[in-house]
Amino acid sequence: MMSELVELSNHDGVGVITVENPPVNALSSMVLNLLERCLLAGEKDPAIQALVLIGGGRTFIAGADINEFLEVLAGRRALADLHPFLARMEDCSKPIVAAIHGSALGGGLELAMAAHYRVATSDAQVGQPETRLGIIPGAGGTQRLPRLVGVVKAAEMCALGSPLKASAAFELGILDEIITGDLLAGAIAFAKKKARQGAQHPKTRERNDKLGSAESNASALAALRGEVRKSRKNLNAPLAAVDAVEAAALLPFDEGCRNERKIFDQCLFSLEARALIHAFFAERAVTKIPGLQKAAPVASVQQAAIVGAGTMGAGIAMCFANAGIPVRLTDQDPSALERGMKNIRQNYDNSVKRGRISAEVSEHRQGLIRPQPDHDGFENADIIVEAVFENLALKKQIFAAFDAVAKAGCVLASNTSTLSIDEIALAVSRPARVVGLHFFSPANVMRLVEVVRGQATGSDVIASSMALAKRLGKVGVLVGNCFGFVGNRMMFPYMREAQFLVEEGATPEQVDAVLTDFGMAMGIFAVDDMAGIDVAWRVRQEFRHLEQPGVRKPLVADQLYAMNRLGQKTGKGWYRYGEDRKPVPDPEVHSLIEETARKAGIPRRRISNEEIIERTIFAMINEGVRILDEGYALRAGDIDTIYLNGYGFPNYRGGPMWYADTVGLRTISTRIKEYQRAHGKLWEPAALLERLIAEGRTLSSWDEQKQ
Ligand code: 3H9
Repeated sequence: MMSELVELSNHDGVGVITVENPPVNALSSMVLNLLERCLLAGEKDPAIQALVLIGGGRTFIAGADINEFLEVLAGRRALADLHPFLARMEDCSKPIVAAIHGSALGGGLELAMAAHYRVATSDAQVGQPETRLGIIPGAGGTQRLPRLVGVVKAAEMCALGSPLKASAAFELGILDEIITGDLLAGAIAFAKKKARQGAQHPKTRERNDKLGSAESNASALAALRGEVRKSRKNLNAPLAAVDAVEAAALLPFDEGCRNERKIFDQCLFSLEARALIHAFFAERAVTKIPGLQKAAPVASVQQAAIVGAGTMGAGIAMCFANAGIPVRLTDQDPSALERGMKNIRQNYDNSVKRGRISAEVSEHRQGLIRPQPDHDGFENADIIVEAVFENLALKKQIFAAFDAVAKAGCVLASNTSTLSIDEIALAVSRPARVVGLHFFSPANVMRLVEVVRGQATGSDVIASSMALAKRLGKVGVLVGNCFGFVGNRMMFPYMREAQFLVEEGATPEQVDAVLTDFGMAMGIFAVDDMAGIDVAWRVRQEFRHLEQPGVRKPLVADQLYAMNRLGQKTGKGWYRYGEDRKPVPDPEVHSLIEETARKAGIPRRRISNEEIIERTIFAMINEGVRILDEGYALRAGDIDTIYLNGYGFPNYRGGPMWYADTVGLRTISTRIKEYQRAHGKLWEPAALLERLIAEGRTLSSWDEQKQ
């Protein structure tokens, strides 16, 4: 039986059902219909004794088709109910074997759990990642998984969403066999064996032996809820998933499924799910760059080199090594190089201690990083990254040196966070090879890389940089070459307003607490202390010439710098720090702020939490909209991806642009205009904001128009 998406074929008495819905075999309604038809046909066919369900292409089934959720949310379709189909599968008189390679995620795993048996390749992964989309498993996952692995483990898997490797899934009883060699052949042999054995084939829904009781699960579930509240702060779906799984031990299977469906529906229609689904697609859309052909061949990086062994350079070196790319690391200061290598060693040692990697892997990766005093071997590098501190003259000097040594096809990248790529490119004879690769600290951890396109940057260099970001396990987002690029440019007004607020009467700890309650990973003053007050000071020195007379500027940070309160590194900044590096409010800073405000004639008043959010987040949004209008970001979703992956913006708010749409552009504009009346020029509303409001549109619709 043939169709484009699902095919049933007879392999020596075993009916093989292949799902072929690229790229990830998502379970669309169409796929489900066809699957059902193939199953019925296979069950009826006397020439077939058993069935194997397998994915074509690179994976098994990565879940329900998330696009269809968007249609459900838009009211264009009803949500499919998979339960009857999955129950029919379980009731099939012939054994069904799910043969898994790549990923069996979400609905993919739920489908596999309704098969009688599951086999997989050793590199496959399985999981219920739905909470990452703000929903819970909706096709029996919260009821079948606990029947295979127990309530507590299932609750953990459904709440946290992390996939399991095949070996762990086998240990836990999700998989019945790991197939070495050809998966299909192994699965067919397995299916034949089961058909020969006859007897009853196990129905997951009828297995109750691992469920335990409400009492036996209670304390572990309470601990899990505690962990979830901390690690998934302000999120609803992970806790809802625990509730749904817990019910498996309390309710009969069908009732548990009805309960699951009720919770699923509540989650799907939440702001959280809409924001997280937006974030999912926005992250994937960043790779779609007009003018860059997807199929254009991109030379793969075999060797890399880095200049500058400070925190950034050392972190970037680790990124290359973690991806298996040999990297040379140099620094003009031998002691800096030594410190950089020590940091790298410590980082890897910590990873081994925490059990993240084995000692062998750590050794291997460290072996890929070669410290050296000079540019020896740089002529073989496919990419050279400059990662010295923010000083234009120094960077130009380094690029001139790259120009002399690099081979023709080499990408010349700067890790600058604020300086002009065009200016830097003036230092070389081949500006088309120059690009910005703005990593975020700590570079080996943070997922974001802003790929900065200069005026002369070649399309192939952009394509290579985007491909490299992916290979390093990062999210590369293309941005234009403006001051601060996208992320930092939006940080400036955010930081500026935070400082104004303390001058006007708030405290750093009040501002930070309001921002973390809003969901930011860290408060802005704690971030400044972590990054270093001197780092921001240095950037200000580079751009003093841009300051406009008569325009208000923050007054305290420069004084902290002068007092050598450089943040965490000196134990004092906006806060004081003890051994544990936790920020402690400092009366000395309060006095400094009050004294500064007094001298500048800034009246102090009680600042409301609401004002803190509006002044900081709305200022950031206003700048983001301006960036969009000026074309320095391709889409509002790109800005969101930057903020979710590099700036600790809460994912359940979808990013600053998505959040702006949920607040309402008109509301934001009204408040911005009020602040403009109170604070002047710095609060001019972005022109695009006003245009969108006039046209009754949103920032999302701005993106849709560009698709
Ligand atoms: C669910 O199952 C609910 C159930 O409980 C049932 C309820 C009733 N749908 O990530 P990539 C697209 S919820 C639609 O770059 P990778 C993606 O947009 C679902 N599209 O590949 C992209 O498209 P494009 C639970 C999907 O190799 C392309 O595939 N499952 C889906 O780096 C490639 O994606 C999940 O949450 C989908 N489900 O990683 C798993 N998945 O090329 C979500 C992917 O046009 N997916 N696409 O930009 C993933 O985690 C990764 O895609 C995966 C592959 C690990 C599978």
